[in-house]
Amino acid sequence: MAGGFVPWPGPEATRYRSAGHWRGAPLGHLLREAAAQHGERTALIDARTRLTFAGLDTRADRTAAGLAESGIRPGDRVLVQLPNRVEFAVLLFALFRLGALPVLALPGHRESELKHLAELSEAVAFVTTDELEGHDHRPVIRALLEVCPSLRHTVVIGDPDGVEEAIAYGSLDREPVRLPDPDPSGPAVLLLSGGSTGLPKLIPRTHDDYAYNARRMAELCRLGPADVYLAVLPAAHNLPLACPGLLGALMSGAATVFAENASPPEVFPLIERERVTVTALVPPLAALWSRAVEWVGCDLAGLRLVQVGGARLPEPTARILPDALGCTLQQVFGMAEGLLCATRLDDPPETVATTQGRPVSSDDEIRIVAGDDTAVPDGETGELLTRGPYTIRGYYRAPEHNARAFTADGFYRSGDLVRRTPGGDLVVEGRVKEQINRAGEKVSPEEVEHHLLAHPAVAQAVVIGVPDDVLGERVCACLLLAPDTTPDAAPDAGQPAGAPDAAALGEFLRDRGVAAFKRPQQVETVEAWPLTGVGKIDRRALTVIAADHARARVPH
Ligand code: OOB
Repeated sequence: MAGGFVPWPGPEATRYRSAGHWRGAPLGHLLREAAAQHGERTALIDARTRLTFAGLDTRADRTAAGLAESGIRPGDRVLVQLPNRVEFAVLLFALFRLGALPVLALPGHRESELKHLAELSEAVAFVTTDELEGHDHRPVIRALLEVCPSLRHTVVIGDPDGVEEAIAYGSLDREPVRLPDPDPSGPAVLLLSGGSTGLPKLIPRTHDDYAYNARRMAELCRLGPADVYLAVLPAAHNLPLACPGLLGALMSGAATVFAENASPPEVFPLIERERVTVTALVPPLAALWSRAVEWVGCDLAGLRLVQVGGARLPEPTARILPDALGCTLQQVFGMAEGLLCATRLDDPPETVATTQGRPVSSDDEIRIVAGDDTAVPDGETGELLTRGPYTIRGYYRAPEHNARAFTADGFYRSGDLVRRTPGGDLVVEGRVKEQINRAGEKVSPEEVEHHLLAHPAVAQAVVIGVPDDVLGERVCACLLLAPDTTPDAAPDAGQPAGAPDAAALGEFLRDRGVAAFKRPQQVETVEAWPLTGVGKIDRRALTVIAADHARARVPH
């Protein structure tokens, strides 16, 4: 790990400690304390299992012992790709206690992303399930192991059939052993960045900073032992993991219910049965749930707080949600790199409907700047720069990128365009980074373009985000076809001369092991690129053209 992690400078670290933000306890201790206080209360619930705090504590110790016995050492990186299940929490705390670093892949990732993450982190192990998102995952595991020989261990939850030398999850269950505590000021977990310039970067979050992140959000959400938190977004994502999410719930003595499916007919009965009080959604789900209460007859009266974040929440949804779901809405504007802004539970409804709230820590520092890094006049829109007690000072093993992504004095360049209201709340107005935000899932245009260029019919590719009523934005591929390709030829897999449509490109990307959420839903072919004044491809003009075309295609 040495060299990969950029620590906070000494004076800041001292300040964050003396303010009580950093408490010098590894994340594994949080569970120890919760087990001591809430032992026999329910901590985790999924479709198959219920575990008490004491049960989770023991399982984490036993699994840590099993991982240690199979040769995983403190400081090792372990690629984890698990659905929302109790095992996710067990493995996470086992790795925290061992001092090994989970690299948290999303369930949607496939060989291409997993290979990148394994190589970048030099992961020694891969922990996953036999089945993921309704598909047999073992072909993906086998393909990954073939291209990543550094993965010495593979743990498969379920049936590892055909995965060579896989360790069965059950065999990790060993007598607990004494393990030295990891350094609380060092990295505990590697989260993924959304990625704008190519492939995702790794975000090292320390025990100290991540515990503060979860604790502060738990305070703001007034989480307590009477609460039941529903993790319905992928638990590997910062919002359901630690804002306050699973970690905040555990430290507050609240139970966490894991759901693998977010569709109202599946999840509403679960909310009713388990008396869920708090959950976190992305905007499209917030809109869907608000409408679905009318046709899914379930009692959601227990729900007191719904957080919505990950992408801009359209104001109409923000206005109807509290009444529709009978709860308080909290807008959360955050990033895996750190900074969290949130509306407060007692904010006026107007603030909650129209802003993304304000920083959650008194030590969060914010600058809103123009292109030359000078502050914009108050109330005007500029790029948000930030530093603070839980915002990283650098990506893992990325010195060149860090030089661009952080200012010389350690502010993270978020790439988001924001303005501050007279009340002090932030409104997200857009972004300067080249990233597509598809329903809260971040897509790097450059990464998708790179894959599309491998298609025989594609000479040049530009990938853009086009406004979409449901998703916020959809992925659109703009293609300049190879000379012998006819744009109007009927798409046919066996006919490289035909222009590929969205379905054909989707299959092509699937075969290259790319996550489904990155596949273009719209394809436009161009004969020449629109250019900006300085001769660069004009992405904004392409977005306008693509949006017009999509509208023209919709039957009136
Ligand atoms: C969250 O984290 P990431 O790392 O997946 O994505 C961060 C980016 C932000 O830089 C911003 O561009 C966008 O997602 N974003 C929002 C937003 N919340 C995130 N844009 C507009 N309005 C919002 N409310 O997405 C994340 C992490 C922790 C808490 C909440 C969200």
